[in-house]
Amino acid sequence: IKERYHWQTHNVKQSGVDDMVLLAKISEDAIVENLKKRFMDDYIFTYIGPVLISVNPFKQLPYFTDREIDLYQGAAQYENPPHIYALADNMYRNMLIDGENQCVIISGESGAGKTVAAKYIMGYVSKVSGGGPKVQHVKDIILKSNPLLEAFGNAKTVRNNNSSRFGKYFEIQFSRGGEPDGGKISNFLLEKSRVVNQNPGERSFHIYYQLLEGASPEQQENLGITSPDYYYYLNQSAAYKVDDMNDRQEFQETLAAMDVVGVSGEEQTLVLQLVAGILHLGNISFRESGNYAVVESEDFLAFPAYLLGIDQDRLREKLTSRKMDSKWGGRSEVIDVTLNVEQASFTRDALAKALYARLFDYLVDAVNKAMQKDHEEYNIGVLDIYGFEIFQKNGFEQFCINFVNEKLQQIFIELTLKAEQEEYVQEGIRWSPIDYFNNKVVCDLIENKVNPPGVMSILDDVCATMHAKGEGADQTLLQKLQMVIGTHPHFNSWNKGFVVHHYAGKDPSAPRPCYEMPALLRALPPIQAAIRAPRERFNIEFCLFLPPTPKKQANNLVDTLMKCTPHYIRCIKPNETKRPRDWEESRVKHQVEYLGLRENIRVRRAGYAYRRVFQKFLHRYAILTPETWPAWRGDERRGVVHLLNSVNMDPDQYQLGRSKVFIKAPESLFLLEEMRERRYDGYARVIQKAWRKHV
Ligand code: AOV
Ligand code: MG
Repeated sequence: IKERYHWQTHNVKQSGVDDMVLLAKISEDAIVENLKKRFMDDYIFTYIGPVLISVNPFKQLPYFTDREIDLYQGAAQYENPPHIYALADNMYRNMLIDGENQCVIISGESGAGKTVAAKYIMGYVSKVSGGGPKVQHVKDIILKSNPLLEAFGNAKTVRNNNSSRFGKYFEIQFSRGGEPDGGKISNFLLEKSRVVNQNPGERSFHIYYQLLEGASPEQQENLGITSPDYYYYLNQSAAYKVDDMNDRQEFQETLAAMDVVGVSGEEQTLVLQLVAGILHLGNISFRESGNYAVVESEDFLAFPAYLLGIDQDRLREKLTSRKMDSKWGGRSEVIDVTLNVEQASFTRDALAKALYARLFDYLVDAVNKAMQKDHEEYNIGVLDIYGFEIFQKNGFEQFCINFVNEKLQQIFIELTLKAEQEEYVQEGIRWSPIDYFNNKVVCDLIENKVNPPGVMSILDDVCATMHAKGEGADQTLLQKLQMVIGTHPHFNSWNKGFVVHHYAGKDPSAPRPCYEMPALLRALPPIQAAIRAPRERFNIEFCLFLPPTPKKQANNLVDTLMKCTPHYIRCIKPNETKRPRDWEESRVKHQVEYLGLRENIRVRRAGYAYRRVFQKFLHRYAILTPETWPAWRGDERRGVVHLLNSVNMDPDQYQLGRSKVFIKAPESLFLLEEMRERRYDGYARVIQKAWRKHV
């Protein structure tokens, strides 16, 4: 028997409303006010129906212990205050009871708490599920994959000291009995540019500083480790230390995590060699000789070549020249073209980025291999990508990130606001429609193939001809954008770049990302040169070939998510100072607005809190009447009517659609749940009594 949760235990007052569907007045101010009250009382979770809102407290709160895990396990949503464990438990139960895959989409801006939320969910699922030694091993891998991938994929940014610079969809796979016995990670959009360059006050990926701080004397010697300011790839931003982060200690954790996921000692040495090799690659510089680039100092060439296992002459040649297709007199041949200093530096950086991205993929693969199982049964997917971002200068990477966020908002709209209303229509439920901003128009602006083609298509087009045309690609691109979508209401351009009015910037006062042309184009790999390259091992050009496939990735992701029962966590960042108890009203209000929380509440409130197809409803509450137990024979709709009549449900409280029953207030459902539980308890007692007699 579960005890009810006593807030007094933690000196937490209960303030505001738990579920904002119950707000007296639905306005953005009222929502902000409610969240603030709770935040100031150290309560960070609030519901809008099944959607969980989470406000980053920037401090450790006491309600994430085993005690809470125990409390939320198997409990109905209304029994305890809102909590991420309730959502996690709900996913887990749904999966087992309904036999459906579940996913949770965690959204919010940089530093809002998405990654922390994802970890709480993984932690919860791993705690409440059983399993023998093999399952225990899989659980270890699931939990240890976090520090490993964070070492290589997270970095300090101005907005978040531990910012995820890649997107991750983590599927925890379960046996029919609910034991996590496998898993799969899909990663996307690693911010490769960070390897070679960071904005002021930001760092490269954590692993670099971990290695520099934590390397043993022997490793220092072998890998040429010295202080971080020595390396061009680290000293441009001049940020080396992060408050409250112990790089030396985390290095040991990273190594331990590699052990757990089965990366052998030998492989670990190679991984670190590659990490160091990339650092030393960055210190190769070029000078102009005649009209082309030569390596400034051969000494700086030898060491990275050695670490990366590339022949020194070959590395020199690859950095200072490139293969080009030449058509002459009707014949086509491949010739070597020498590069100027700028192009050579670009090639060096492209190589560094590609090597790092490969290394990251290798680690993800290693984790995946360690958790692989041969057949899929059930799974729970956790989506944690990096949030919407706007910098002073925004390049291709920001464009992709913001596009994926745009798509996620679109799913949210599709599945909550739009689907909810469409379902009422489809089921023939009486209902008055509610207005909301549908960001499909922004998604189309970016990804449309034709009529008119979107930014991505235009980019693809211009890139395909970029090398033939050489310089001036940015102006070509701008002109084409201007010509094709110049009049689109969510698009503006000026002589150096363009602006997309993303959903998160719907408010006229909100900042909008300006994408700058050179930054945008520089991020794209030299596509043609790479495709021709022969695919021999250790081929540098092949490494360079990492085509921009964000559109495809985003759409695959959407397809995967659409096949699951979705759950949502909307994270809110209360301030920019990263300090506890600091509440910046206008920032919160802005997020409340663009996350569409007000529309969310209105749709939820005007509608029905609960819906189930007749058959599933009958199945769940069968125990409430003798006629439905153990199974109702006959027309399912009549069965539902019979059941609801027998428990005296107020007819105002529900409607029957064509295939589903809709119940208005959560309270009515709670009542059904309670009756159901009492019946089961009653049965359990009878059986126990009989059993005791028998013994
Ligand atoms: P993000 O994932 O949403 O940003 P994080 O989950 O990394 O943000 O959270 C940022 C920081 O806020 C964490 O490192 C913690 O210090 C703190 N924090 C977040 N949630 C909690 C919580 N529930 N309790 C205590 N502290 C918390 V980004 O990955 O930047 O988009 O790219
Ligand atoms: Mg994150």
